[in-house]
Amino acid sequence: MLGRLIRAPENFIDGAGVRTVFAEARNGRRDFLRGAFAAAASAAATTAIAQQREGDPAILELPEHSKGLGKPVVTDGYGKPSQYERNVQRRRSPGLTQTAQASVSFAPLQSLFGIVTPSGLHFERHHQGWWDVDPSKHRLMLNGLLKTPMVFTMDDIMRLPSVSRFHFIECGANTGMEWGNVAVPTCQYTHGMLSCSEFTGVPLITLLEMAGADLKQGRFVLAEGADGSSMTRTIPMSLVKSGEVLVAYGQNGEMLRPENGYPLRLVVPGVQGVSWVKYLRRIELGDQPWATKDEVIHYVDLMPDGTHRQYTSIQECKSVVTTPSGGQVLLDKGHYTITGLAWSGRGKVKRVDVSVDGGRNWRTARLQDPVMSKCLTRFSLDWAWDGKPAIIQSRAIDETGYVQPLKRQLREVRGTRSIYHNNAIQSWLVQESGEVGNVHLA
Ligand SMILES: Nc1nc2c(c(=O)[nH]1)N[C@H]1C(S)=C(S)[C@@H](COP(=O)(O)O)O[C@H]1N2
Ligand SMILES: [Mo]
Repeated sequence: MLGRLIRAPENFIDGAGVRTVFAEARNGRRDFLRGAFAAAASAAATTAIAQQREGDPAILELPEHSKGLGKPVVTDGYGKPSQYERNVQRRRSPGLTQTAQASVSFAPLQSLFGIVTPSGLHFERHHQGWWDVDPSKHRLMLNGLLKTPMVFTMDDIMRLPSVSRFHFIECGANTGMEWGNVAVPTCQYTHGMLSCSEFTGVPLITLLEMAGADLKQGRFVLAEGADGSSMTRTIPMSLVKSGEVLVAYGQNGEMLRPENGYPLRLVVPGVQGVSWVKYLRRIELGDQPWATKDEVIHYVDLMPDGTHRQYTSIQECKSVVTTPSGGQVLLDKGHYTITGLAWSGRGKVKRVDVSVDGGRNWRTARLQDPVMSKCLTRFSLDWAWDGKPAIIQSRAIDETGYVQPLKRQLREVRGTRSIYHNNAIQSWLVQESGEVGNVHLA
């Protein structure tokens, strides 16, 4: 028998009536199936059997949409998701204090398939709010160790040879709340400062070469954004010379969304999100790191000895099970597909292991093609749930041989006062009631 699962656990945050459902579920009451979730739960085991005997009305009765005229083609604006999917949204974390503009919205990882994040669900991180910048007025300036400082219009940039590549972007603060033993409820909030898109743009090295860059002396570039935060980050030329760093205008086949840096952002594969400067307006070539405000106070790691580690920019190998995950409910025993995402800032994911007993035993998961470098990889594993408590974990290994650490192993090196760069193994507890929650194993 197939196990059933309530998808869209994010409902509990603000869906009408669903908050109650979650509260009841947490108290271990099963009668929530008859409450606000009646529609979703009509597929539940109890009613499903009765329906089979009498004939399921959902297949026997001809619905309206099979009898009448449908709606005309959608020509009035941009296409939208089904009304039934409206709970699949970016959300602000209930556990984070935020001002209106210096804020984060998290991607609903638990509701997504495959590896691409739909642009309207891409996480957001703004240090000073977002803008819908007029592309005809936007400029990119190149200065520093160059023969000819240059200013590009968007038209100039879009005439140049471009590439399109799939990459993940993860904020260095993703999973940050978990350092402090705060078990935030869903994978949207534990891991949702993560997204993956097909980006289109011009390799930065092309622009630098056009400007006659001094590639011997020039060892670092400074990237600067045009929003009020004047986001400035140092990026080593080794990454730029590899051709991977893009001056990008495209995201999933269309122009970037304003929230994600329209009309121009830097794409720095494998590197933490903060270096992916949005509203990119200036690139300076220099011979040493700049140690700007954004590199000194933010995204540094407070180590156990009280010192700060700076420029730990590569997002190390990491993974998370997105189903079953915190806030979801397994409605009966039987088969489930455990599935999740794995990624590494150092290349391709080589293997993902999954445990259902809190790490005592591991099985190797299937990796879904394509497996690309510095890109999300989807993994899955078949599981027959016996109805007993289970602790579900995933552990990713990348092509360098690096193994995703346990929380304990990470803390041994990094202490407990960090915020950034937490790539530890995540644990989800499935209770006998079927409710899934976030647990921290000692
Ligand atoms: N200009 C500018 N670039 C920026 C930021 C910003 O506030 N301003 N935020 C950075 C941070 S911290 C992250 S994690 C990513 C988030 O990108 P997204 O909003 O497209 O998800 O953008 C980075 N680039
Ligand atoms: Mo970030």
